[in-house]
Amino acid sequence: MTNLYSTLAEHFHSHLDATFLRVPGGESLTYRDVDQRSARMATVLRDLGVGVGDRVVVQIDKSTDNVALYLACLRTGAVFLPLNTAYTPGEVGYFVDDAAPAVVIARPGTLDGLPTRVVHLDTDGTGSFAKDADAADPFDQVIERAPGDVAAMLYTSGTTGRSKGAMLTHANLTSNALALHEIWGFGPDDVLLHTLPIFHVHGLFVALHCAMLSGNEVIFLPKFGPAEVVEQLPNATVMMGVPTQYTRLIADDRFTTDVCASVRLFTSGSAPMTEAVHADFTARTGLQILERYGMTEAGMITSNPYDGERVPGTVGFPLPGVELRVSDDDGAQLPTGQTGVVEIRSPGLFAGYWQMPEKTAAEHRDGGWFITGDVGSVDAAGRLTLEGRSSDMIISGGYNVYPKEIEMVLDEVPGVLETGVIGVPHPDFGEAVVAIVVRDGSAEVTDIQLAAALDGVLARFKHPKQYIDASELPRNAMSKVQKATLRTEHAALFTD
Ligand code: MCA
Repeated sequence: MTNLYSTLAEHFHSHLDATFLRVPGGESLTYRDVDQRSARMATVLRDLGVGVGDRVVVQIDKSTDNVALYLACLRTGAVFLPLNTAYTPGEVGYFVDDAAPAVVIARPGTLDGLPTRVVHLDTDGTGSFAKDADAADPFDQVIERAPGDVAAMLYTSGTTGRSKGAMLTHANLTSNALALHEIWGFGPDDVLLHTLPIFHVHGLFVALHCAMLSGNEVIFLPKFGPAEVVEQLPNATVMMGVPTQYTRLIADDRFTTDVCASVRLFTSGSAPMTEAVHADFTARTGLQILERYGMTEAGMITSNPYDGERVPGTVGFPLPGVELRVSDDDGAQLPTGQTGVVEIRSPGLFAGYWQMPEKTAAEHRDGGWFITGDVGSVDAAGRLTLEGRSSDMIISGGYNVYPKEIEMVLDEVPGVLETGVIGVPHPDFGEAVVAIVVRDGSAEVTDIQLAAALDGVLARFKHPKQYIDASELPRNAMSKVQKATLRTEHAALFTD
């Protein structure tokens, strides 16, 4: 039973008539409904020629069909490759070129210019893929997969700005799902309030797998909004979110202790939560958020305890099966309490970057240790505290943003000599993208023109929230731009 679908189905099959996905004010589907929809979609995928191991690129809005499509890919042994709906056609073009998918499934009218086969699926059940699924016979098998076979591929970027496809296997996803389900105490009576996008690890794997493993109802919000969350929380027992969502909830007067009365667990991840937000949340609700830590390449890595002390500012203990150490830049393990790079070995650790063996090797040390790029320390009890990142990556509202990608576009604007893109503290997004711009005087260039250069090229969440003029960028003796200096200089931009 190594296909992840089989593990999920083994658990939810005793709840087939229970509600699975309930969209407030919209459809309500049982596990049987979604399972059957996925079986019909599996037939359509096979009719389209999608074979075992083929990539299926998916850029569609959050919907019940999106979940069914994910399960359909698992059933057929295809590799599910979801993309952020904010990505521009140009960004999607890169992924399609790199991943060479058998098919791209997109919202009608969005990606038709791509030089590949694009079929349509919309949230309201329209589009050729949806129609074909309506008419298809169910595919009644589950393709056997080996533990190391790839189930999903998720792109992450890096310092060079070139995105890499992280290959996640059936065993990776299964082990992570079972571990989280266990340590967070999921049971048959749980109801999950689902507020996250489902093109990333957090909303797709962490949230949905936990719920599916005990046949739970999922209140499936198409989009996060404080009003919708406040309205639905009294029906929920668990909510998973990113810090920005909790900050926005705290800012809403309707978010009270009473609203949270039925909730046994709030988790937070994808970005660090400040101790101030932890404290504000507790002051408002009397409850404590459980903060955990993960990354695309490894799924969840550590978690504060469900039972036991949750310490704000720390991300807790390694998950069952995860080994974690802190090393210096050469990979030598550091003593307890010292700060260094976090390295892990884990059953959740990916099978490598798609067609990039040298990049995969560069991020591992002997013995299979993966270099996370996060900097932190472990205390005597084994708790991990994260203190930063060894790369200049920005985490804005739970989305990773890579400065290089933005700099490459801005540097091409006539009148720009060079730019340095950094993340600075932001009360809503945790970190906000800011561009420091050095002009060369050859042409007049306004902030509006800079923003226009990014329009339609990069997803809007990557666009700088502010442009700042500078006469030069600080450099070290090796001529490398000192991003840390820029971050310090502009640290109070949004928080003063
Ligand atoms: C939206 N905008 C943003 C962001 N999100 N700007 C910066 N950072 C963001 N994260 C901008 C849009 O471009 C738009 O700008 C404006 O805000 C409104 O867009 P809208 O879609 O309405 O945004 P929103 O609903 O306010 O979204 C905020 C959000 C969202 C709910 C916090 O960003 C979100 O869902 N974040 C969660 C991401 C997530 O699930 N990450 C998990 C990664 P304009 O008006 O200029 O067009 S998985 C992971 O990290 C690991 C493995 C882990 O451990 O979980």
